[in-house]
This record gives sequence, structure tokens and C-alpha cells, in this order.
Amino acid sequence: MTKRRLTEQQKRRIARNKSEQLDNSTSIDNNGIQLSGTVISHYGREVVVESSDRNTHVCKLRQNLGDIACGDRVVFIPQDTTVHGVITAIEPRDNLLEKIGFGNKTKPVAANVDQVVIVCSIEPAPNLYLIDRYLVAIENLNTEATLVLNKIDLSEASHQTIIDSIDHYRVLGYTVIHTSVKTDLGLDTLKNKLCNTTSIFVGLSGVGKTSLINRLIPETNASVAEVSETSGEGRHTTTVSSLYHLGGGGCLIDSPGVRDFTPHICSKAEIFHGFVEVRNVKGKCKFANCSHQHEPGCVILQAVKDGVISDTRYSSYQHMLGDLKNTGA
Ligand SMILES: Nc1nc2c(ncn2[C@@H]2O[C@H](COP(=O)(O)OP(=O)(O)OP(=O)(O)O)[C@@H](O)[C@H]2O)c(=O)[nH]1
Ligand SMILES: [Mg+2]
Ligand SMILES: [Zn+2]
Repeated sequence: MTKRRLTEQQKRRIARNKSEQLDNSTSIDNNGIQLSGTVISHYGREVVVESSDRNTHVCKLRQNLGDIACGDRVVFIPQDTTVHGVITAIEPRDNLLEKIGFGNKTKPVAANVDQVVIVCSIEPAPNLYLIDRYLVAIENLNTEATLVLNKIDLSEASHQTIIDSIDHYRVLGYTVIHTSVKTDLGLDTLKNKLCNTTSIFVGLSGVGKTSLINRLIPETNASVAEVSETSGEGRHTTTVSSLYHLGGGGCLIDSPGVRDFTPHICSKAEIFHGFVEVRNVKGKCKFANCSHQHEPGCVILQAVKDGVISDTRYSSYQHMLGDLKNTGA
């Protein structure tokens, strides 16, 4: 989109609107009503906040508060009949899941999550490098990662490689759940895994994140799309992250599908930490500063040779280090 130059008249109108907004927020401020709540979705600067009594309030974000994310705990002045509510503070976060969007700008995806559920499917087929990038990001957030392989009802003999490649993550200690929204397979297991936690569903567009959420929380009824016939990929039906409550306790955040989720990885240390199999042998290589790529006496290279670490995981590791170099980090 091209930037338009504002006319003097437009500038004056914007300044007038801003000062009116400030006046409005100050006048409610003086009423002294401040509530705590959780951000359940937001559209630009318009944020939907849920208070503890489960009422929703449409709020604006007070200037200088920075980016806000679904799952953020906030303090806000509730709306009255004439004006929007105003978010006055964002509580300190336990964690923040971010992605790198256009122009290398970080964009918050969700805050305060206990568990990130990476949803993949038989069709569209999983991208293992994308899964590994998610896992590195999640490991560095100190949250739990769970993998879901959805649309199992579509699997045929030719899909066995896909199933094996996802099941392989069990060897690394991750929970892998097979599901089908069509046959209900695995939905009880998934529900138990989500119980009493705040979880976010992430993954490619069209894998069935929203369909799973609609099935787990029937009253949600969020829109899902048909997978496009030609590409087999979804068309980004969900456009903003939204938080829903699970019947048995716990929250679920649906997120828009991503084709190219680049987690915010700043250093080699984050990559070393993010690959559990690399982290587990920390300090065991011959050289203390071993990059596990070419050095003699490297236990990781030996493990790859012995088949203990899979070739795909190791190539993701190399790929990620390469990406880091390309961004100049
Ligand atoms: N056969 C089959 N189809 C499924 C299953 N789960 C979802 N689908 C279909 O997959 C398509 C995409 O589902 P969505 O739930 O919109 O996918 P999404 O991951 O939310 O996609 P975005 O919102 O674009 O990120 C829909 O046509 C669903 O009916 C499943 O278990 N089996
Ligand atoms: Mg969706
Ligand atoms: Zn090494």
C-alpha cells in the first residue's frame, strides 16, 4: 500500500480527534473505574477485552503502550454508552510468542501461553523445517510444545512417511496426537491435554486449527474454509488470533495460519537450546565452543552418523544456523 501525504486539513482533523479522545479517556479516568481483564482478540488498535465476569468490552489502546497480543492481561477503563473502553496498562507477561512479519518486523502472536500446539495435517502435508522452527521458538519460551497430526481420516498407505516423520517427535519427548475432525479420532486425548492450560493452536493455513476448536468448543462456531482444490493449501480463513474457553477449564487461542512463520531467533545460543537433542549433550564435545558442524570429537555429528539424530532434524539445525548468518545476527 502506498503512503498518502496528509493535507493540512486532514492533519488538523486528526489532531482534534486525538485531543477529543484524550479528553474522553481522562473524564472516565476521573470516575476511577478500572477493571482487570484478558485480551481475547484485537483488530489493529481496537481490542476486545474480557473481564473476570466474562463480559466483553471493546477498548482502544492508550498511546505508548506498545504492541498488544491475544492473551495479554490488562487493566482497562470500561466503555460507557458513548465511548470505547481504554486499556491503560499491560500486566507483565509470562511469555510472548512472536513472529517476524513483512519488513523483518516482529509481530506478537499471543501472550501468557502454557502450551503451543503445532497443528499439522495429512493434506496440506507438513513442512518439517517449519515445525522445527516452531519448536526452537517454543523451547526458548519455556512453554510446552505438543504436536497434532490432523485429518488422519485422509491417510492412505502413501502417507505413511508423513505419519512416521511426525511420530518421530515422540522420540524427542514431545507428545504427538493423531486427530480427525471427521471421525472424532483423538479428540478426547487432545481435550485432556488442553485441560486447565492456556494453549495456542499454530500451523499452516488449512490444517484444521479452527475446525478442531469448533469441535472441542461447539459454541465457538468460528469460520472455516474449504481447502483450495488447486494448491491443497488453505486460504487463511482465520485472520486474527482469538481466545476461547474450554468447557472443562482452560483456554484455547486460535491463530491465523502461517506459510512462513519465522520465530524471533536472535542467537546461536537460542538454536542450541531449542534443539533438545543438542541441548542434552551440552559440554560433551571435544571443543567447548563446538558448533556441531565440522569439528572433530563432536558428539552431535557422531549421533547423526549413528542415526540417533535424524537427518531431517540435523538439516533443520544447519538450515537455521544458515538463516541466522544471512540475517547478520
Ligand atoms: N478430511 C478432513 N478435513 C478436515 C479436518 N479438519 C479440518 N478439515 C477441513 O480442512 C479445511 C480447513 O480447515 P480450517 O479449520 O479452516 O483450517 P485452519 O487451520 O483454521 O486454517 P486458517 O484459518 O487459514 O489458518 C476445512 O475445509 C475443514 O473442513 C479433518 O480432520 N479431516
Ligand atoms: Mg482458522
Ligand atoms: Zn559438537
